[in-house]
Amino acid sequence: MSRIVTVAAAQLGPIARSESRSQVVQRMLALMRQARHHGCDLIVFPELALTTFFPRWYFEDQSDVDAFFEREMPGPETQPLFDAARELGMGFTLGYAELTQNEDGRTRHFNTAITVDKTGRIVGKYRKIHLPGHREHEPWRAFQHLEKRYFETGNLEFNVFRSFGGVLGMAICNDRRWPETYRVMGLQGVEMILIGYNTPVHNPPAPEHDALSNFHNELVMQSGAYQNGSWVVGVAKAGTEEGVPQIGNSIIVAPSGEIVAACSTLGDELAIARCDLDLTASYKNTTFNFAKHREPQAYGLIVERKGAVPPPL
Ligand code: CDT
Repeated sequence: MSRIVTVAAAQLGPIARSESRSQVVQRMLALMRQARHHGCDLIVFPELALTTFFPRWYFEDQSDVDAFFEREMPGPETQPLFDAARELGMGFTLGYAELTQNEDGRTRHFNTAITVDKTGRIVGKYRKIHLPGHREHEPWRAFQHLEKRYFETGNLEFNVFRSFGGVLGMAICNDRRWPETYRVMGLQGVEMILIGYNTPVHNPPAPEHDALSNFHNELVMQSGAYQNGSWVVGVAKAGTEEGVPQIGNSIIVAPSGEIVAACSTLGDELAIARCDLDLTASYKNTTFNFAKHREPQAYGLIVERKGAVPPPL
């Protein structure tokens, strides 16, 4: 039986702070209809897809932060996405800010992604683990990156799930720069990794990286795909959002490491590929046959040590 999943990387252009959830959802529904027209089984939206990328601002009042979070999924504004999935017979992956409440009433904030199948059912959920940026207000920056302040570290690990005829996993933005992200899923047999991102072109602590933003974006996802014999779908929220330019460069990468589809604008755009999940086998069974070739007894430091410790002089 064929295991071809036709996937759309649904890049979104900028979302203004003044734009409502419902307006954004209308943009997403238009992309969903377009993707279905092209025969897609799954459409992947970016990180924090329902609002502007709010960690760029320092808010003193927590209620200003909480305004960007979803308290239920689906909620009244997002229900149309779930209805469309069912009507079109097409799944979707969506990144959003998630606010939950513990039994003791304490609120928790996560940077979350879900995958919904063709029947409109949530089949996968992931909470971002590698939170970049800083915790305190740093006025010297042209803009803030306060993910460490507004979110807590995800508590669902790098889980994978069976859907769309294969084994799928998710990661969010900065996670894509870390080889551990892909390998932990690779060790669970992942065949397609879905990744949304918001990446400013300018990195205030390291402006010398700015010109390499797209190169690094491709480098990490192409190596993650190849080294784990998996498809990788990387999707941007792109363009100049509230004065901050963000990269586009949404791509679909084959298990060979080759880019097979890419967006060419910084606006709402689809990049589509027919992804044969069986193409993962020749990588998983040969060069990256983990059971045969990995040497975990030599990798202890990966989990024992957090920071780099060079030998004494
Ligand atoms: N959203 C997100 O994770 N963005 C980061 C920016 C890093 S600079 C603080 C990224 O890795 O693309």
